[in-house]
Amino acid sequence: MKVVLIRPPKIQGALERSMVQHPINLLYLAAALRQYGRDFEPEVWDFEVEKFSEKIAREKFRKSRPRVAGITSMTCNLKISDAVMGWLKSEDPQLITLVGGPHGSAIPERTLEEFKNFDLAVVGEGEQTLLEICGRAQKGEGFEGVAGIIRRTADGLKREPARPLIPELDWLPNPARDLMDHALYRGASTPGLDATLHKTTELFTSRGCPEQCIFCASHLVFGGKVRFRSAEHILKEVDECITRWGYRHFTIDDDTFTYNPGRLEKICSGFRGRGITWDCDTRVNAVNRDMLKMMAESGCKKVALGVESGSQRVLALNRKGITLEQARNAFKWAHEFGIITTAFFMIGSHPSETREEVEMSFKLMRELDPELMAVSIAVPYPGTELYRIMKAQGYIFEENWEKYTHLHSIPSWRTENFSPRELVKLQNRLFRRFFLRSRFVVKTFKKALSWRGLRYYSRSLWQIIEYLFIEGRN
Ligand code: B12
Repeated sequence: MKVVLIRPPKIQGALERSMVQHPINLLYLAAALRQYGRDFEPEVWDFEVEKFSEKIAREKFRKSRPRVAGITSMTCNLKISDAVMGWLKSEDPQLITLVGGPHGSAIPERTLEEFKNFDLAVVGEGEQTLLEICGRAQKGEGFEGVAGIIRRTADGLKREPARPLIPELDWLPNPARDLMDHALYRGASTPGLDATLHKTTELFTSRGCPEQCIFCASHLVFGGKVRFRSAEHILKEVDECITRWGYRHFTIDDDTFTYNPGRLEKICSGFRGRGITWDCDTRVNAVNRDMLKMMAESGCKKVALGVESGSQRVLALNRKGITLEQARNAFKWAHEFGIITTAFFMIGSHPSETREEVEMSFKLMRELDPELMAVSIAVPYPGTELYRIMKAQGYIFEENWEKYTHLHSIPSWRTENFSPRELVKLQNRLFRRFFLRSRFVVKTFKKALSWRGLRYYSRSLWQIIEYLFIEGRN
């Protein structure tokens, strides 16, 4: 039985155009269908990299004639995801259509009410639920009692019981990377590392995050507890990536990669033995000097760290769970061992943030002196505490999901002290003040060292200029 798994097109601003990651979530789902299902033939359509139009989607459908089509969607691309499912359903009204991902997991009933082309919303972790849905579809049965879904019935929407999380993540097969056309992924996996120098894929070595940041939507899928894959299981995947496709750099996209020092040590030792390079996201309170040293020695080229604010008051209110001291130390140590750093900052991570506190963020940015920095306008994603606070205070004017991105739109919300336009102005100002400093430009170009490097950094600088001065917001 054919099952199609789709990633919708991405919102592509200047800052993201050169960046693309493999659709690992869909490749996990496909791998589970192959390993644990009977006669399921999954296909992955990735409209982030494939040509995309209604005509193309319809043609692809006619060619493969799936019984089930599932799409992964964040808040900002729900509308286009619904449109895609509408086109496919009009080709075959019997097609079973599913939506999964953080938005559908947060507010599944509302998602099915607003978007009529999804038959089912899958809440949370998807592998086991998809297996059961496909098993039922294969036998021509309905979906009553399938844990982890919301479905349509003659009497309205029905929420089935929650599905327990997979107890042991080593149960997961390697993502089915053989289902993607590797040649289409030409961008960088992460900003700051030249894609042409690093043949890269992404790894997820754990799921879930125990932290309570009020703006984060990650707990909606995997909950507030972290589950780890074993080092052996991860290294088996790394070996497959090296031997089958020649990947030599790995971007680790976990929320909590460095949480378990014992496991980290084993993974680093495995990476060192293979002579590969890697980068990761982590938290300033989850690293120490020894860990960063070990990471650097095992090929870690870059760490991205969420700082969010230069005000300890805001950090307490947004429940980031870090101190400014921890931030200072983490950046100092990373630089000591030659690791490139990205610092993530936010404006409005708590709606009471003041102009003085935004200025404190800028001062901290300069002090931390990361190679890269991103300032986001905090977005009140459904299911987050920030959403609840802002909704209760009447700050959200309109829930136009397409505007729910950190970088591209004029927000359809305000904070206590800033209007939507002021939020954008502040964001642009911080970007400009950070990236267009002569010290930063000189430091970055000194690092370029080669023509290739120079080309890469010049292009990156141009993208920032394009984002700030040319692109515009809607
Ligand atoms: C890697 C990542 C990215 C990658 C792209 C990943 C991708 N899938 O395409 C990059 C870096 C490009 C990216 C970009 C953005 N991201 Co992002 N990203 C993540 C991150 C760190 C991990 C996602 C992931 O792959 N997890 C691992 C896989 C296995 O989990 P999963 O995707 O949730 O999939 C599982 C289930 O959700 C479910 N499932 C998902 N889809 C489907 C489909 C079907 C049919 C079924 C059955 C099941 C199912 O089953 C899967 C396996 O169990 C998450 C944070 C997090 N911890 O989740 C943020 C996160 C998903 N991103 C987020 C956001 C906001 C963005 C941006 C909008 C930021 C921006 N620029 O403004 C952009 C949007 C890009 C776009 N599409 O236009 C938010 C989403 C919130 C929301 N409600 O929309 C998250 C949750 C972080 C946060 N702020 O809280 N992101």
